[in-house]
Amino acid sequence: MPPLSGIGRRLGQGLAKTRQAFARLLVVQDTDEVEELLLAGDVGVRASTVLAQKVKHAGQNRRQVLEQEIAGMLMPGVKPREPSCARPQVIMIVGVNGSGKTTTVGKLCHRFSKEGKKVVVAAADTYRDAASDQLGIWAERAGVEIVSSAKGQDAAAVAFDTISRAVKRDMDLVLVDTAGRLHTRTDLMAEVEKIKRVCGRVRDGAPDEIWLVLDATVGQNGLRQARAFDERLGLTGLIVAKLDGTARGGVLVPIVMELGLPVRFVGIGEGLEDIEPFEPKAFARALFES
Ligand SMILES: Nc1nc2c(ncn2[C@@H]2O[C@H](COP(=O)(O)OP(=O)(O)O)[C@@H](O)[C@H]2O)c(=O)[nH]1
Ligand SMILES: [Mg+2]
Repeated sequence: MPPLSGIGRRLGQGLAKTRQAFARLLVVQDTDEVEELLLAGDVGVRASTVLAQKVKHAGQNRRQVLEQEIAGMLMPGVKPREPSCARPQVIMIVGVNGSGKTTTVGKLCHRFSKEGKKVVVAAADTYRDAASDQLGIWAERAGVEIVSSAKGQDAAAVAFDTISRAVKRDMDLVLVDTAGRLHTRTDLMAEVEKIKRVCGRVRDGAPDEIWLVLDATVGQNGLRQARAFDERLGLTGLIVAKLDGTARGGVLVPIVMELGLPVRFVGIGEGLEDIEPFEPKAFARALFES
């Protein structure tokens, strides 16, 4: 097989810790041990049982079988939405505190702007001091516009102003960064619903996408969060951040299997370019090969 290059290399580097842990999967003899290693990699009970059985009968082709089976498990049941042709496209980014939302928004600004899109970002986290400044630094690095905010300002109004500006200036894309919130706090969940509703007042059908950022280092605990956010908001996709910081990169398997939501991107570092579109085959391969 040719070596991974370009895009693949970055993903390969990001998954180094996981790959190190998964390397033992290719050598251990005992099926129970295979299952334990998979569980330790956060692959989840359901998938670990299936994979351990496949390994048992795989003989010399163990790696190939694992890659293929895992890639199959990573294929989402639900396809990403076809992008609508409405302008501007509006993408809201949600999640709990510290999951990596603002960093992800920064990376996405860079990525979409490099694709030639005119991007403006809304600093709709109005809870934390300096949240708007943090996003401002990313916007500057990515060379995109920002509508900033002050602490305590109405987050929905910030989103409203940003989309209005994008409409007036015929821009392609609005990214809305939001405050971190626990899925169990009904008041905060009501606020994010309001942001969603208000987006639709500026442009019918907006937001086009609502993506939840999950922290890979939290592992399967993120599943419950994701379900709660999905129930309240109707998520259209997931982004799994901080995969570089964990040996439990197998967590993508239960995330895809249990949630039935498409993973759109994975975050693999703190730099502007440390984000990759999620592609099941490339991901499964990078679990075993750099
Ligand atoms: N290693 C690593 N760190 C990340 C990644 N994404 C975010 N972080 C870090 O996680 C912390 C919280 O990120 P932030 O974007 O502020 O989270 P937010 O509260 O959800 O907006 C920061 O220290 C980021 O640098 C990633 O993909 N890899
Ligand atoms: Mg933030």
